[in-house]
Amino acid sequence: HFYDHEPQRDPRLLVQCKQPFNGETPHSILAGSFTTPADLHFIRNHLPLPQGLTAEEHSVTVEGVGVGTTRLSLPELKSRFRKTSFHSVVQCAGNRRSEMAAHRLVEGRAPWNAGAMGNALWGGVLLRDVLASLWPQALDLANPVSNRAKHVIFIGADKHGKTGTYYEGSIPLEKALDPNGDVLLCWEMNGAELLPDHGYPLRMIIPGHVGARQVKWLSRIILSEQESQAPWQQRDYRLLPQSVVDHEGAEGEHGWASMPSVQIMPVQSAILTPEAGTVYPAAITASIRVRGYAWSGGGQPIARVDVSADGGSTWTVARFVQQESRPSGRMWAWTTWEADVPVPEPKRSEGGPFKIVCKAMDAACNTQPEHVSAVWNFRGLNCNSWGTVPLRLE
Ligand code: MTE
Ligand code: MO
Repeated sequence: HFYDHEPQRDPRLLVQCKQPFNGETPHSILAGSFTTPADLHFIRNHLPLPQGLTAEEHSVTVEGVGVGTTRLSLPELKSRFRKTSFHSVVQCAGNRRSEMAAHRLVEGRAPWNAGAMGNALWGGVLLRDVLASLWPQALDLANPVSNRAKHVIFIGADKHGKTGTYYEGSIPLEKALDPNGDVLLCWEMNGAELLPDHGYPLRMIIPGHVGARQVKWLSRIILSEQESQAPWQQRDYRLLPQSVVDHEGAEGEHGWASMPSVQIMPVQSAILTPEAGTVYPAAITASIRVRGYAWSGGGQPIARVDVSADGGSTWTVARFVQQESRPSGRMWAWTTWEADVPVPEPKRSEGGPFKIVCKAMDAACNTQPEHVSAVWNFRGLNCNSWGTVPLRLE
């Protein structure tokens, strides 16, 4: 009965889990536009959708060391602070987990393909502006009062039916206070009010960081000496080393407790079209048109995307379909790209299965590892090996 009040969802979303709802955007839809439509953006809920929240009545408390507790209503946030909007990617750490799971057993349940990622236009006010108005000395990280707080914890209004625990996550205070951090208290998606599944009436957007910290249905902000103690911060969204292959290992010396929580995401790219399993005539001489996305965490722009139809012996440089012109370090949107890739002669005569692969490089020259084995981890997080689509010649 905790799930009696879930909203209608677009039937095109590929359902990974019904309760809580997890739905993925089909690759072909992601390939169609730079801005992911709100009703088709992937949804990742951990708990039942909270009930009875409205934009008129909603408020959020800001509390913690050195600031006491202040309640700000959403109408106040809208009227007192300067509104800003920008495109930013939300990517679940489980994006492309299916490829990790195919390599070796992982614990994360949802076998996402590359559609647990979207690029939307988010509107709201900067957390930095709100903190500065409540707490001017907060902007000075060397200040003895403000430097006690090291993290900002965000708590949602969605709670576990049985235990009553609310969803939460935290980020380092430096990110929240960084003038180039663009951490947003957000009420608008693609120019319209947020949809219930994406956090109506208010959510966090933490550009360049993992989806898990971008708390939806935001109700509390806590400045804290410690990061969030919730399981989503202490266990689920941490990168385990490759030596950990089971639950026992996850509890051991090099398990959850000793590993950092995921924040800034690595460089990523994936192929969206053609679809997996597409069959081409063996005599094909025309190039294959390939489309995909590329993105990197921490605001790094994408510098290049390379595509290969022969496992990486020969490469074609992709053209960017759309890339925003933004300063380095603040490139929060993805870059969409396409390439016309020839199928090399030896491959054509062989026939049968073949793959097209892609890899992106960001402005800091970070690039993606070839094999998923290089990044496999027991929770199945941050899969960013070469994007791959299996195809056939017949
Ligand atoms: N916020 C709350 N309150 N509850 C949640 O379950 N899931 C997080 C994050 N914020 C979650 C949340 C995770 S893991 C992801 S990937 C993103 O929301 C997904 O945002 P979206 O559903 O708008 O795509
Ligand atoms: Mo996620």
